[in-house]
Amino acid sequence: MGLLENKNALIVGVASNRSIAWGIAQAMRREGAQLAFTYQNERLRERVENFARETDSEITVPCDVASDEQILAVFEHLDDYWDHLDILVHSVAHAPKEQLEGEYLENVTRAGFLMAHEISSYSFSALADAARPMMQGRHGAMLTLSYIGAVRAMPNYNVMGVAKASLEANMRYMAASLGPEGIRVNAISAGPIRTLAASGIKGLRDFLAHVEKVSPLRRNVTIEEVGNVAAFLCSDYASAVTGEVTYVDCGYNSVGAI
Ligand code: NAD
Ligand code: IMJ
Repeated sequence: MGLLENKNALIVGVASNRSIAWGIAQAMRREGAQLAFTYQNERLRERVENFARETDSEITVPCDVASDEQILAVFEHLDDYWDHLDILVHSVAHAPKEQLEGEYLENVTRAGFLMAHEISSYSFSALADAARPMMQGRHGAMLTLSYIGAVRAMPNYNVMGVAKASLEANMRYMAASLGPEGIRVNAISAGPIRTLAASGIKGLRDFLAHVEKVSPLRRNVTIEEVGNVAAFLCSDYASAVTGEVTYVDCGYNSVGAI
């Protein structure tokens, strides 16, 4: 019997077969969950429909998290298929590309700061609030994806680091709001992975090599490994874990070696 048997999970943030959300979806499916997916825009629709099919799901819904209407519509649509939701996975981030290089203070703009925070942090609470009615009376769980740039000033991550700090605090406040309803809220802080969101990032190759050299496990993490921890955190085995950031980074955050 799988960890997530008889649970319904909504996965937000699949864009390719390298997406962390795809690693999470596959692990959750393997553990017995029924899945539904959102896609950001029409460009991604067919791809996400294929990923859904691969995991025995026929539920795909458009959702640009910048739109309140689309966020509400997701759960109206889900309501037609499911009478409840157990798991919400938020695996979404965006900042204007030009903000993610060079020196932070020189490059940060009001518009870039607002965009990073709206898409990468606020959207988690907006989705959670819309999901809340469908998650009543269950042992619900929500999960988001963070990065070590939330707690250390990392080269080039810049305003995304500030947005991830907001996301982690948002996660804790959400856990406090939803705890009395039996809903847990957690974050995984993943090590660097070559996904679309990491492609074209200056210095990524060197940073992956650095993690391989200094992390206790002497390698980088995979989306499958993030998926396994996600499945655990959203399962009843983690029933007393909420408001927590779990590092899935081969131990990189725990060492000070260079
Ligand atoms: P990815 O590009 O596969 O996923 C990012 C997702 O965000 C995409 O599916 C994209 O469609 C979605 N998105 C962006 N703007 C959106 C919007 N307005 N509305 C709806 N969806 C939108 O890359 P990924 O690396 O899998 O990123 C997933 C999460 O993991 C992000 O929060 C990222 O910050 C985090 N993360 C990534 C790494 C890494 O090294 N790749 C490490 C730690 C954390
Ligand atoms: C992102 C920027 C700078 C350094 C980075 C990253 N390192 C890693 C990432 C070292 C691993 C990837 N990451 C953890 C992210 O959260 C990425 C978020 C992101 C990526 C883009 C690229 C395309 C774009 N906007 C983006 N917004 C957020 O236009």
